Amino acid sequence: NAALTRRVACPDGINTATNAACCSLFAVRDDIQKNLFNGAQCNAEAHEALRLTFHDGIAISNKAGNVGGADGSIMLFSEVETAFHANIGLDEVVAIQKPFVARHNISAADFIQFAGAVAVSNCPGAPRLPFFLGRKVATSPAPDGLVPEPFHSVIQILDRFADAGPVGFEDVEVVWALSAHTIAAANDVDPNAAGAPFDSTPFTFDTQFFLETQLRGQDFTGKGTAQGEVTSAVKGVMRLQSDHLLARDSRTNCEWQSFVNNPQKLHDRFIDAWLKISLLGNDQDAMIDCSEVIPEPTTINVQATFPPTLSNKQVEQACADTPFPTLKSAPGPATVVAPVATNPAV
Ligand code: HEB
Ligand code: CA
Repeated sequence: NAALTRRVACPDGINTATNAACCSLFAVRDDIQKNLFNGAQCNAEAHEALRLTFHDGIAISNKAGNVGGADGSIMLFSEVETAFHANIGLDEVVAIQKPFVARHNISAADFIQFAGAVAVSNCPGAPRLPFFLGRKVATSPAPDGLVPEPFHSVIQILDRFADAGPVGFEDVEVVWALSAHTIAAANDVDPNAAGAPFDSTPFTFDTQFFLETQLRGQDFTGKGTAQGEVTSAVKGVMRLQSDHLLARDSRTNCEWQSFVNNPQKLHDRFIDAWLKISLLGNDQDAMIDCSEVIPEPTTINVQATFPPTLSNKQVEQACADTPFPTLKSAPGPATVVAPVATNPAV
């Protein structure tokens, strides 16, 4: 019963919290919303903040004794880890985020996951992600080779996720986690197409990503020579080979399709998958639930639609059990999706 939960007054004189340890997060939140996400936007910096949660968290291996995970190593040992091929581009994100950690009383490990949860809340349609405080802090950099690449095979990717932590991830959980690519773009896969988004709505947390990756590819966005890129159905959108293959592989295709036009499932399963990533290498029971500090995202009510000129005819049906949902097509002529602009220097 929420009404009976004792709340403490925070020293800032404004906020209250269920646990006093959460009080310091309000100032961190307000600072990053203003100065990192340019006024609580779902912008490139917010997208990158989410990507960083994954690249810090996934760097843990059961085979290697479960050292690391969401421990801040990507920031604390950034000279080492941002030089890894899979972490390309994250050197800039880490450099932008470091001063925020320096001016608040928060560890790099907690900051990375907290910033990611706040970032997602800026995207209309997103679920409100939970945040737990109190991660173990890295004492060494993660080894290279633990972050999946877009040119990896499905089996390589599923094996890597299964090996992440003592419990690991099931095949379907990999699909759940990839909901993140609904608010995402690539800057370095093909430098000729910097900012090319993974679906036509990179500022909205919707199911378009799962729909659009199931369509027959037509054109490369950029030069078409990048490792890990395949043709996409919509001009301006970049499709990663890994997303393309996961949408079609018999181990993952039905789960992939099940997200199309199902925002409730998108919310529920992304919360599960992301929380697990954000806690890798840590013991949730020993941490403090500060989810109340994460803003409530704006809700949207949109139907998934085929992009203009496309329809069920372009679906490359992969799931053998269930037909693809019948959906409307957006009206008008084919459009070119604009790149996601990188932030002006903050
Ligand atoms: Fe991700 C992005 C890959 C998973 C989140 N990705 C990205 C990219 C790539 C990737 C390549 C681009 C980069 C540049 O910039 O160029 N991923 C990937 C892979 C995988 C993944 C291979 C496995 C399958 N992701 C993931 C997850 C997550 C993510 C799980 C979370 C959760 N990503 C992300 C984001 C992004 C990306 C958010 C975007 C960023 C920007 O926009 O900038
Ligand atoms: Ca989207």
